[in-house]
Amino acid sequence: MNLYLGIDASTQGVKAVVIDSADGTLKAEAAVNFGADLPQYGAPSGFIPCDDPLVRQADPMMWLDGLELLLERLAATGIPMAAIRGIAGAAQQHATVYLKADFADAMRTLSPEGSLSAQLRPCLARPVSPIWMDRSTSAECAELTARFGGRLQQDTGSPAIERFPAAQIRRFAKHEPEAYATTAVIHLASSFLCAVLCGGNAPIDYGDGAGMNLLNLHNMLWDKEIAEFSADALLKRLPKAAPSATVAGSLHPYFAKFGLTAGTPVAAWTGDNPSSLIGTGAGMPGCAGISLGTSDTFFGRMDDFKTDPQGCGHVFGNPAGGFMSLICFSNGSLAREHVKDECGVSWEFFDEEACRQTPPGNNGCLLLPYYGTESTPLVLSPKPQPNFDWNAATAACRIRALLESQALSMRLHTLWLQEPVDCIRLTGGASKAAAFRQIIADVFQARVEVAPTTNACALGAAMRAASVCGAIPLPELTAAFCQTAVTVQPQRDLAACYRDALARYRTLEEGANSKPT
Ligand code: XUL
Repeated sequence: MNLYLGIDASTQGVKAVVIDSADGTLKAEAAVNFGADLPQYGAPSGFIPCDDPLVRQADPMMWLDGLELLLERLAATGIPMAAIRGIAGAAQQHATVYLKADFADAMRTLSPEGSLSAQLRPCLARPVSPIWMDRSTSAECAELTARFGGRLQQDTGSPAIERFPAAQIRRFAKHEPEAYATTAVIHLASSFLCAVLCGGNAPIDYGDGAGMNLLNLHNMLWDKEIAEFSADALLKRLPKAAPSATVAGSLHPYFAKFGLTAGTPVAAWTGDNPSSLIGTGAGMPGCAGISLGTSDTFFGRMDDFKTDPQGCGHVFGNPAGGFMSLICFSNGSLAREHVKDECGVSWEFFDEEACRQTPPGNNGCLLLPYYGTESTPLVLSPKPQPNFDWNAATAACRIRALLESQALSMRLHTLWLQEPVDCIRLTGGASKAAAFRQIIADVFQARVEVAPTTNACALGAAMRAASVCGAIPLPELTAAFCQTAVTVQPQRDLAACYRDALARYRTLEEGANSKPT
């Protein structure tokens, strides 16, 4: 047995996958949902409810309690935890954690008698972490743009983006200068969790680090000028930037209480999207990946560095080397849950029946699905906008309008990539939905392949653990673990129908965004 553990710390919960690289099997899985399992944090969807839709923050101690419960549940599956030979992880991107200088000491003196959260909470210089859904930094984005203009996108892969740490840290330093002054280290969620596992220190990997507006993608170093403009002495507060294929350290003895072996190598953590690129096997030429989670994301390998002229898409580091594209559609699962609840139907109806009762193209009925703020395109005053009489429409028509519109928006905002895609690897909870899979295949006119596990992010982390800590080549792991369970062929006779729908969707979106909201 050659066991490797992968952890996915996402917005709404944490998940784990253990793989055996010796026989190419998935040995165990476990999951924790913040809303259901840690209700004491009052964050049913993974963030602290706030009336201001622009503010989205989470308690990083909830992530630590989630991690502990996850390891407890994993041990309870009976898997030989002590035999795990390497650990890697991935976390929701862009969330920042602000630590005081005593974090290093607290890690050194950590006692297995207490919990991580109880012992590490006093080390927080900021009690909350702004997460990727936060859009409260338009003023700071405008300042970064005024100072750096197009260089920001040319050098960091993205223009100034509200959820990215450069603007988030700038806002914090401006509004809470005393708390900023007590901050010794600023981690991403990914590097923070990695640092906790390996005793206090961990780098930020290129995959997640590229989503900060701070990493210069031409030399893979923190951009001194941008960092220093973002906040005073920021450079000295950032952990080192390192390739994803770095052993960050070895497992802290604290984790022996879950049966793990102290000293087990821990690979640098990355972002959930870079990890899903690995776990779906979508990094092959001609292939792209779509993760249907809290946010829907489209990603693929990027052979030539190019940037999105509209500024919504990003260039991140590909954990396998080189770059990847990433386009994030914030209104993913939460929009689907909203429409399902509003229609008062079951998931069976939503996922299968609604699309049997309605024709492809939905008689022209579309919906701009902005139930919350949106990143692609940027929408700060969210309001769902159907192009038909929503209240008079059937539940089936509303559901098809949402699903087709979500797929059309992904198609529209990935045209700039100009990469011919004949295969899309799907992952995430909603990849189980047969109707949505067919819609995606038809809208993109590409074959859709779905893996046996919906959790490609944790699988990608486990594969990275095997590759970084166990020196097993990634292509070998991809061949063993990224098999396809379901293949959906595009219906070629619907190409024209969805070409027309794409033009209609573009007009609807342009019309809405040119109107003041
Ligand atoms: C990507 C993004 C989201 C989060 C969700 O830019 O903001 O996909 O990573 O976890």
